[in-house]
Amino acid sequence: MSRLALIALVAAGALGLAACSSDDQAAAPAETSAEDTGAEDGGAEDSGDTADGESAEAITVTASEMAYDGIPETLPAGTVEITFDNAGDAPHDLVVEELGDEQVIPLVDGGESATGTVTLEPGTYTFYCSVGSHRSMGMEQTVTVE
Ligand SMILES: [Cu+2]
Repeated sequence: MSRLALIALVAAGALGLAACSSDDQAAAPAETSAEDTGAEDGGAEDSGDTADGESAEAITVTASEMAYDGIPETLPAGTVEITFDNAGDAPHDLVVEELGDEQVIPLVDGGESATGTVTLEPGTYTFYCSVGSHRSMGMEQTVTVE
């Protein structure tokens, strides 16, 4: 929407320079929409909000003994908001090996929940639980970020 408005604004400017008063019918509607955009003065802000909204991905991960549920095999590049529910009895966490073993979700006791965010560039990542030997017991998943 705002990109369209920006194009209209540029087009109106070009028409104004090129055609001046000779093309009133074409210029009039373009000027109207350009003025509307200018009055709000929020074209750039709208673009920013839209970009943030599109890049934010939200997932809910459920942990139990000894598995994760809800970690997608593929994720879009960008920031991922993670809601982590520990449905098990033991404490679990969520660590991303390729980010220097970053603990995206800190230790969460059984029955508790936590939230965290992680920003991922395209690549292949291993999500795992760093508690005891949980990883080798099944709390590990490969995620492809595109
Ligand atoms: Cu665990």
